[in-house]
Amino acid sequence: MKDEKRLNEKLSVLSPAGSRRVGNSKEDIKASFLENLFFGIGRIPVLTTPHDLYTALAMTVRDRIFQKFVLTTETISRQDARGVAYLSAEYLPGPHLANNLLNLGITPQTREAMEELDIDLDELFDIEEEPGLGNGGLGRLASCYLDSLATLGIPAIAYGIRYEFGIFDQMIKDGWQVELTDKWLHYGNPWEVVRPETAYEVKFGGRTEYSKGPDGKLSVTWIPGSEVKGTAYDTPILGYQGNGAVLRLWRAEAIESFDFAAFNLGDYYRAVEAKMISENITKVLYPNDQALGGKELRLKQQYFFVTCSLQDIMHLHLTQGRRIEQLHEKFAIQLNDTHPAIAVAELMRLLVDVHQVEWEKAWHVTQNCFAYTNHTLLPEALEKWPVQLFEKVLPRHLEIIYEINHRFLEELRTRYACDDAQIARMSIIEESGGRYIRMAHLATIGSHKVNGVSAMHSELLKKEVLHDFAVLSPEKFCNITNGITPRRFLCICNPLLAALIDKHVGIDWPTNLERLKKLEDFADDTSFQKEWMDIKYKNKQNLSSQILRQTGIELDPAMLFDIQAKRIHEYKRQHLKVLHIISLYLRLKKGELANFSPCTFIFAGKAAPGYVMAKLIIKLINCVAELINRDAEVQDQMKVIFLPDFNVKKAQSLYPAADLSEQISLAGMEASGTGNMKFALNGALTIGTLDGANVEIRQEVGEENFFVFGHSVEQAQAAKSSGYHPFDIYQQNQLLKEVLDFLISGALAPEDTQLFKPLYENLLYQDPYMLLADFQDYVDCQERVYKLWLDPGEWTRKSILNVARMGKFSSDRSIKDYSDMIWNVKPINLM
Ligand code: B1N
Repeated sequence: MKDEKRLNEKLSVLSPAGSRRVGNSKEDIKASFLENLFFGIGRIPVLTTPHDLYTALAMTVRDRIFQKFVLTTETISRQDARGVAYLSAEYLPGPHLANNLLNLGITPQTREAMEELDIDLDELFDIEEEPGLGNGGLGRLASCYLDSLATLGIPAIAYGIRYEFGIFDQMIKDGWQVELTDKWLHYGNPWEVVRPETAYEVKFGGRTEYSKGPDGKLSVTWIPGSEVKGTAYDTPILGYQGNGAVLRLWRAEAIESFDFAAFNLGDYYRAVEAKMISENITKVLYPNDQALGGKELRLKQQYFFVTCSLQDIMHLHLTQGRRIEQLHEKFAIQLNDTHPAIAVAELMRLLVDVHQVEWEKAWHVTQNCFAYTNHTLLPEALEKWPVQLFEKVLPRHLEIIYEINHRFLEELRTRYACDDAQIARMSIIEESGGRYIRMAHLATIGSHKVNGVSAMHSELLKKEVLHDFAVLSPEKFCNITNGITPRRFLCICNPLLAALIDKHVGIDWPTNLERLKKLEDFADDTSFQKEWMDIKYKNKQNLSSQILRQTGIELDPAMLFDIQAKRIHEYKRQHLKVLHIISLYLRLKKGELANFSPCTFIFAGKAAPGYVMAKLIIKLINCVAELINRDAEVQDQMKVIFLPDFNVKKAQSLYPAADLSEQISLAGMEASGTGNMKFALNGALTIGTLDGANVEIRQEVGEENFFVFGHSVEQAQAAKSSGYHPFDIYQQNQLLKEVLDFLISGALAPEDTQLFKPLYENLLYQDPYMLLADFQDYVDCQERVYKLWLDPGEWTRKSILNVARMGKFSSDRSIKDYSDMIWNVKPINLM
């Protein structure tokens, strides 16, 4: 590679633009599919498996993505554009194939090409294993944002961890959740490219040493106890009809040379053991949604991906010929919750210790690079690391954090005249009963902007968790309400509805979601309503046949489909829904239910493996389902389904089939929710509390088109502080009393009447999520739902209006907000 210029010229002759290899006609696609099948994976026809066909098509699509991708990368580097680095410990991209076909605009001709080969494209879609590299909303949000960054043409790299085992697969056995290991990489991953030369060293443990240089300056050396290497695995993410972004995930590997000492002594096994230990770091995703203890490996994961990402950002910056002190001028770095918050200390270390930048200058760069998104107020989810553990894993970072904290507290004293109580509240170090590092404080102090994820959550953030910070620097705080990509969550998951919308509002709504407003014109049009209802019916048929295949239970698509799909958690109150179902059942049996509409209740969601109460709720749902589905008397009235193994793929068939979306968390607990948006965008009406983004959805779609119930945040807080006594409610409400007593009557679990006692007692004597307080209002609100269901025209009109008014919740809008209010970035000019 002596003459780089000549090499470049030669390579550009091979430039893929215009090559038949990436042509988009049916013939081109067929030809390159067959080429990939034979030359790419070397299969002869008789030995070809369905998975081979999937892989060959994935490779065919990948070629076309790379063509666009190379173009975007070239443009970004030519225009020297300011870009975004998104740091997130979790991503949930969902299946890639259908999404990439849509974004390339080649779904129809690919379908035809496959048909000519007697291959059903939908069957190939079904083969794909999705990357489950996240727990739920937070990871899916990161993927929606990457989709929008790419679609809007904003230079972006999303950094994360390439977990070998993603979120566990859920099976239901005897009504209980059973966890199986995820196997997403089992058959290979055609969407990623490994970049062995993009790798960085990562140190852990050991100690620090101070020495004076010849100039008299003190410098620090970190002598690590162990070292691993992070290697980049890139997945190109194509935007709708255009640009690309990249998902760069780090995998931990052994540094070949590190345990050479052992190897040279003939201790081959010790050398191999070191390799295995290194690779453990990226082995598995922690399945806990919002409650993690002081797990050392989790801290190592966080630091591992953060340092690889920051070293990579600095490398990209420096190879463009820029000075390290200008880093913040070229990169906006977003911290997706506190999981990557160690980045604040790490960037300081890299600037001060490695690049010899002065502390004040380094702090300026750091604060101007970072912005922090908070996703939860739940106290158990606010990350704090025991100082002892932290010191063991990251001794140099502890020193740096002490220095950041020292300077910060000094400023509080001198500049803001804060008293000791306030200083203790704001310190990065928590001193009450053991010493902890509060990661939210580190992230807040090290960032120039902090945002919540819905209007209500952002207000509560300023009022509660970060109150002192918001008082001192109100300008730092802002709200950016979450959004979802309409490409995956309407175009792909609901093609019939998407086609109807195309016909009536034009085809540019996927990138201008406010255009859906035009649907308002058709809300009263009975023939349009009829088409709308037919589509919903077909989507329900489609879901029913999937459920029949998976559970053996037959559903009637004419019934109202009432769905709650999300992580199982007490604050989300799946058990409130269960109490309601039991109340309906008991009343039906007594012949007391007059205006009921036949209903199918569907639940889906995983419980954290160690969350005993959540797992008991799953068992409860399955016991109730068992009882009701077997009771001939109520067969035509109700069905209860627990759909196992909720993931992005399954979600895509649930949203379009829902009539009613359940968003029933205790007000003040759900930071935003995004499932609420996905259901509404697919024409479900929402029954929900005034929590998270529900508040804004209701505002947008109109109060008369949204079923609201339950205590508001203020009411709930007032009720709690004046002494909340669930037992009194239990005694005063006859229906509620019957329902709760039914839980321990033995009717649900004849072999173990005590099974649900923990749930029963928790509700009667503690009820931290105030189910009992909201029960009657919920029951009454559902009656209004059933009444409306009896008027299909009116129901459909509201459904149309819901979809028409969801424009605000496109993740494109969220990303534009981030770009304007936080990142100061603009789309590139693709010429
Ligand atoms: O983030 C979503 C919100 O829509 C949800 O309301 C919120 O609950 C969710 C630790 C979390 N907050 N915190 C987490 C995830 C994994 C983990 O290990 C915490 N997830 C949320 C998107 O803003």
